[in-house]
Amino acid sequence: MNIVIVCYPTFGGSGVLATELGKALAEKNHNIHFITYQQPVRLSGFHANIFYHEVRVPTYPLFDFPPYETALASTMVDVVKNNGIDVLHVHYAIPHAAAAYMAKQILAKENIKIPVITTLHGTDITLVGKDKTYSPVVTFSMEESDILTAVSNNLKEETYRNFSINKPIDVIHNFVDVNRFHKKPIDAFKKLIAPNGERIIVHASNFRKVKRVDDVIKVFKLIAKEIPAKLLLIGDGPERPELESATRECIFKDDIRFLGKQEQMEDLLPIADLFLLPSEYESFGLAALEAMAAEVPVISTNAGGLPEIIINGYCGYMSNIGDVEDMAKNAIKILKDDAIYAIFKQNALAQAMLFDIENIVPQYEVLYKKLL
Ligand code: GMT
Repeated sequence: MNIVIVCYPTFGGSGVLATELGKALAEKNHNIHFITYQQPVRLSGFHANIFYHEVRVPTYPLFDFPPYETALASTMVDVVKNNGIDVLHVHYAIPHAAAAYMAKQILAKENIKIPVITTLHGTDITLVGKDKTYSPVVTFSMEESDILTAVSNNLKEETYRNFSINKPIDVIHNFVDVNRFHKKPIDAFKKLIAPNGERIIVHASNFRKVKRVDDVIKVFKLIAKEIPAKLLLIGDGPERPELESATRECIFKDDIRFLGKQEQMEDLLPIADLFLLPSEYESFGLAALEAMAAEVPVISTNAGGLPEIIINGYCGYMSNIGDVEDMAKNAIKILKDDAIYAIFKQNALAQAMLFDIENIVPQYEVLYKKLL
């Protein structure tokens, strides 16, 4: 099939998932046309079946806000018309679903029928989309999509709770390529971070308020009082500058490193001993799943869709939002006992395998076929 995938090209989970989906489909001989405003972070190297179309937004002195959505819809029309596209799959409702609706109408005038699938990822519903500035357009474009999917049951419920739509929502959980993340840790790298065999704790996110990165640091401090440990903070975002300067004053300052945005998560995660994700909300928590695929147990909150991927007391622990003492207590429980730790590691991998790329990608293919 010839499939268009529209996504954000950045480090966010929706862009990562959309790019990995496109790559996996290309491996299965589909032709994939990515439409974004920048080369997606996880899209590197050459693949004969992958095409990348950049949305160009010409500026004009009149525009305080260049009309991205118009440029995007026009690019969709062009790509669909010139590449015999069968399906238009947009990831993240805003503004992709609305632009897809516009493209579909334009193409219909030329007797080209193009089905649209919209995949909801989380903040497009729970944070941004429900704001009344956007909600009428988001509601309409969800209704007008031929198929609507959500990355967790929780997100499906949140969508029905926040929007009055009647459309069925198919839940297709996010996935991970376990083979790519399940790697032997690079010892030299591990030694560099933890020269005395300290435990390596990792957090990765876009450093937005919803991630509660301040709780990551609080949990780490409680752990480090009991067990020699190092904290790696991966990613970047609005909360980072303040957290970084606060950390410079703290007694654990030499044990906490801000690594910024990193592309090679498959090299970083295997050196971790524990992954922390104390978010206020996660529709799914793709970062936690990638950690588990690298055999890393997860300490998280029980918010949103996290209980759909983490089993409490099996591959990690979940606590109430903000309960840093409980998170630290659970982390110490796992890290202190080598026998328990080994079991959690194995379980993390087993749990990640349930969400392996091989099991999930066919579910999208079934939907594409249904549309044809
Ligand atoms: O976590 C973010 O803020 C980024 C956001 C995105 O849209 O890229 O992530 C959302 O989508 C991911 C992929 O489906 C999910 O794994 C994340 O849980 C979800 N984030 C939130 O719901 C806050």
